[in-house]
Amino acid sequence: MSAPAGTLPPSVSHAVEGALPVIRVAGPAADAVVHLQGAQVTSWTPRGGAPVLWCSDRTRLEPGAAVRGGVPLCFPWFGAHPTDPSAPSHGFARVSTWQLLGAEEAGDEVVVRLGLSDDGATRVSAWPHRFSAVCTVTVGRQLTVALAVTNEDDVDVEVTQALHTYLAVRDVRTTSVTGLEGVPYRDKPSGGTEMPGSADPVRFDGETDRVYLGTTGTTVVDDGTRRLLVGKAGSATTVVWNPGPERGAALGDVGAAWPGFVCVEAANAGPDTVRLAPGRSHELSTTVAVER
Ligand code: TA6
Repeated sequence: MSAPAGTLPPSVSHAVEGALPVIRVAGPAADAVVHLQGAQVTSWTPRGGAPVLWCSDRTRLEPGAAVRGGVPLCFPWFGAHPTDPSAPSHGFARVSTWQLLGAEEAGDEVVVRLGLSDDGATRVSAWPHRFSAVCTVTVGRQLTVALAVTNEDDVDVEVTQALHTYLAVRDVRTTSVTGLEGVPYRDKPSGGTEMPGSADPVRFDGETDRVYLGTTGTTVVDDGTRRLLVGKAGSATTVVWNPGPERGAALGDVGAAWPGFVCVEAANAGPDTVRLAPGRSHELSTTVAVER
C-alpha cells in the first residue's frame, strides 16, 4: 500500500525523541526509528530479534548536534573538510533537517524517503554547490539505506561520503570483521600510513580507524553470538572504526560504552571521491542483515 507524504501508512508515525522529530516504523518484519535530522536511522530491530544498531544513550538529541549511533549520513564530505578546519566533521547533511517525502508499505517492507537540497546556509558553506539528495530507508528483514545525490549546479562537483553504520556487538575485543582480507588500507591513528593488506580478519585491540580503498564486497561482523552481513553498492571505500578505550573516553557520548559497537561504513573517500558533472547523479547504499 502506498501513500503520499502527509498521509502515512498505518505502520509509520511521527514522534519526538528529546528535542528531535522522528519517524517511527512498526513494520511486519522490523521496527525502526528515522530522525528527520540527518535522515538518520537510529534504531532497527528485526521482528523477534535484538536491536542491530548501536546508539549512544548519552547522545544529545538537540538540533544541530550530531547523533552518535545508528546510520549517520556523511555528505558532502567525509571526515574533516580537506581545506576548511572550521567546517563540521562529516559534512552538513547529518545535522541538517531533511523533509519527509513519503512512506509506503511494500510486502513486508516499509520504505521511508527523505530529501535535502541546498539552501542559503549550504550555499555559503565549505561546499557551496546546488544539489538535491534523496535518502531511501527500507525497513524489513534487512535494512537498506540509500543516499542518491544529484548535481544541480552548472559546474562539476566532488563528493566524499559515507553511511557510517554503528553495529551493536557484544564486545568489540572479541569481534571479527571478514571480507577485507588482502586489501591495503590507510591507518588514520598513525597519520594515514599506507598499510599492506592482511590475510587475517580485522580484530580490535585498541583504536582502529582504517580506510580500505577499492572495495566493493560484503563484510561480515561476527561477535560470537550473531553474524551481521554488511553489503553495499555505489561505494569503493570501506571504513572500519572503533575508538578504543582512550579515544572512547574522550568522546562524551561514547565513554565506557566503546566496546559495544563497531562501525563498518560504505563510503567513497580519498581517491574514491565521486565526481559529478552537472545534472548527473550517484547512489550510495548499504544493507545490513542478520545471518544468525
Ligand atoms: O569513520 C571514522 C571516523 O571518520 C573517525 O576518524 C572518527 O573520528 C569517527 O569517524 C567519528 O567522527 P565524528 O565526527 O562522528 O566524531
